Amino acid sequence: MSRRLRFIDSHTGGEPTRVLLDGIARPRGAIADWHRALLAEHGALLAATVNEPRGSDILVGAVYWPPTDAASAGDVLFFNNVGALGMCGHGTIGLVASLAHLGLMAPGAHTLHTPVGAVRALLRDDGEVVIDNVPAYRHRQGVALDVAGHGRIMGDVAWGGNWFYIAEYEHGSIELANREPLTELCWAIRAELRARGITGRDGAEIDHIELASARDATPGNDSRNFVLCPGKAYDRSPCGTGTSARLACLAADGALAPGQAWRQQGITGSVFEGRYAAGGGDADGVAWIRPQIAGRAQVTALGELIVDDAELGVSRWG
Ligand code: PYC
Repeated sequence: MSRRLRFIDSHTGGEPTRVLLDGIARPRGAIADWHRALLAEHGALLAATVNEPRGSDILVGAVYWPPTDAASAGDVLFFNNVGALGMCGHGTIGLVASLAHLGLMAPGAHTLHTPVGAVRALLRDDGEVVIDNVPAYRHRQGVALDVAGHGRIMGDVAWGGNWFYIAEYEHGSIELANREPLTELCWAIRAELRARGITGRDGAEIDHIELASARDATPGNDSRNFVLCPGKAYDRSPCGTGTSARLACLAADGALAPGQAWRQQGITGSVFEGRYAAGGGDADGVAWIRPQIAGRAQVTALGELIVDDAELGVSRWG
């Protein structure tokens, strides 16, 4: 027995997204719980769609289910080479470009539902996609880490749809040629966070590490980043959720005004334009913002994956 899943691939500023268009039944219950259900029931199948030999460590997957009511553009769950993602900014831009390519989405504003909240996506006539992401906030400021071989690193813990530790990088330069030492540093930071029990809200693991430097951005951009994702692949785009978390920190520091543009460059040189709308405070006194991320994606492939059931006994998560 084999399964067939239609897919469409795209890349957003160099970071790939594979959208699965069918072959996986919509889970029941509240969308916030869908990841658990989906990974338990179809984890091996999802892993087989993004990991080798059909994909690679850098591929982000998205299961898309069409809308069930007129107010929605559908439901989406993002995942990568090692498991679930909360939201995914580059992936949402890729999803919108993919649906437009298939004639399933017209220019205009659309609401997509994810396990961590609703996201509004505006598809412009020229193909640009502007996302109003889930609320973002800084959880902890100035967390000092002594990272073996690297000395003291200072950073903030922030939520932008995933959990991030964000540090201003002063020990070297953020450029593609340094991707290996940058990866090792981020991996060591993540291990130190784990070892010290430093988490996001409610004990959530901080599984994305972001290094930032204004000095290394090319002219016209505000900052350049290097983002290491949970499966140890680095984001080729400037990372939509990472940029959202960064905007929350800038807002908390009073370093960026509501509506002011922030041009975030990623390690490969691609750029997202971010801005935010002032948010509010929640019942726990956490001040949040509403981040907006603009970017473009290109469709790269359309096809059908074939997965033999016999392969599903083999775990392909990281
Ligand atoms: O763009 O939010 C993003 C993202 C998360 C992981 C990879 N890309």
